[in-house]
Amino acid sequence: MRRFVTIWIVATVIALPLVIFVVGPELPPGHGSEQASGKVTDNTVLLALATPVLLLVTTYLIYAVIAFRQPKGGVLEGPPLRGNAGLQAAWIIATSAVVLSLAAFATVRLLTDNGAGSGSGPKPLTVPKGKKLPVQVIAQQWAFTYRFPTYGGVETTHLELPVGQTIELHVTSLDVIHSFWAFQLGVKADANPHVDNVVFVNPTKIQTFEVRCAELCGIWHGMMFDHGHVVSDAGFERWIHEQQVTFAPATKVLPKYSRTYLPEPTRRGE
Ligand SMILES: [Cu+2]
Repeated sequence: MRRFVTIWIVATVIALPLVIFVVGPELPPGHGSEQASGKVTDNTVLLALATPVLLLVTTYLIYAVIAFRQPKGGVLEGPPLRGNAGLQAAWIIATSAVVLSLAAFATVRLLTDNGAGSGSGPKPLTVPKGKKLPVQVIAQQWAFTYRFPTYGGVETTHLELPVGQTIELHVTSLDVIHSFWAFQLGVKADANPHVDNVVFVNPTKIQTFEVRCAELCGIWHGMMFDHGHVVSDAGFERWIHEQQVTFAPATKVLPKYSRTYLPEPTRRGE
């Protein structure tokens, strides 16, 4: 026992700094937004906690294969096991402590990071202070479109966002369940018909990001892919005014901006 615990502790002491300082900063989804950076932190914490557990299991497996090897000769039966109250209690206490502290950590992270880039439903528990740019993400088979209520309700086929601002995404769907996934921005939110799913994101640098649908939504699910761009304030203003001009004929016939839409026929599945 003492020999094995020593091996385990030495392995952990070597591996832990490597995991935290070498692997950690390279973890996905990178640093495209405050929420993405938060996820890198969370992933590092999870990996750091998992490291001693993984080492415990793997080093014990190797140790057992070597130390408890069947001696050559006849097949011998091992000594009977009658349980070990101390070990069992320590195991239950340690695993409970890990799981409960992770639950507490996750709750705090979700609340302090305003949902941490995930969909917080129509009424988020926490809302970031200050000015926010509302952008509606509308999913349908098989494309995302984006509506800007503060720019005349124009609906665009691609997404550009200004850097350094708080973006308030309102994710919804016109038909089946999709999921809006902007990987480098650390955003992933369910797009459900008749639901206004709110997500906050603060892009921190000018960049290109991937947009995918992350919920199998039909035969062309894989087609729901696009590149979005985070641009300067001036670049965004230029782009959105171009979009307003380009899509002016469409904007005229669009339904009024609303939190959700149910296209005709509205009575379906009956
Ligand atoms: Cu989809």
